[in-house]
Amino acid sequence: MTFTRWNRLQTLALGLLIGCGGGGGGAGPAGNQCVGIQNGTGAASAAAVGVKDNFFDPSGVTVAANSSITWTWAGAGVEPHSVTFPGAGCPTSQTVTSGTYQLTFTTPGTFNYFCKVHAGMDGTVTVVN
Ligand SMILES: [Cu+2]
Repeated sequence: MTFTRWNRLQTLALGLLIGCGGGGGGAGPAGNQCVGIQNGTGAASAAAVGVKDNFFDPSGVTVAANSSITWTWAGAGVEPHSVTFPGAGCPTSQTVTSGTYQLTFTTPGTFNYFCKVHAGMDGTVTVVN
């Protein structure tokens, strides 16, 4: 049962990816700001972003489509931060003080993210072909 349900979820996710692909270079359609963002655990990273008190370093990164980005928390003594993409079902890290978080971006566009703890702690990922 569990296997069948998971298979259906995967099929649904694939269908969504195909259905929303080729959207034309801009940001995703309203309400789907995170189309094309997938968990990237274990992938080689094209860009690295530091998660610090209280900013992302750098706040903007540009990568080619199908690249991964790794966020690395500054570590001991820092406040808790998250890497959160807005919208229902969009990826978010845990709110933590250390560790890493990795995502893969498959779709060109501009993707804004923020920290759930600190207003104004914002970042942007630009994905190009
Ligand atoms: Cu923060």
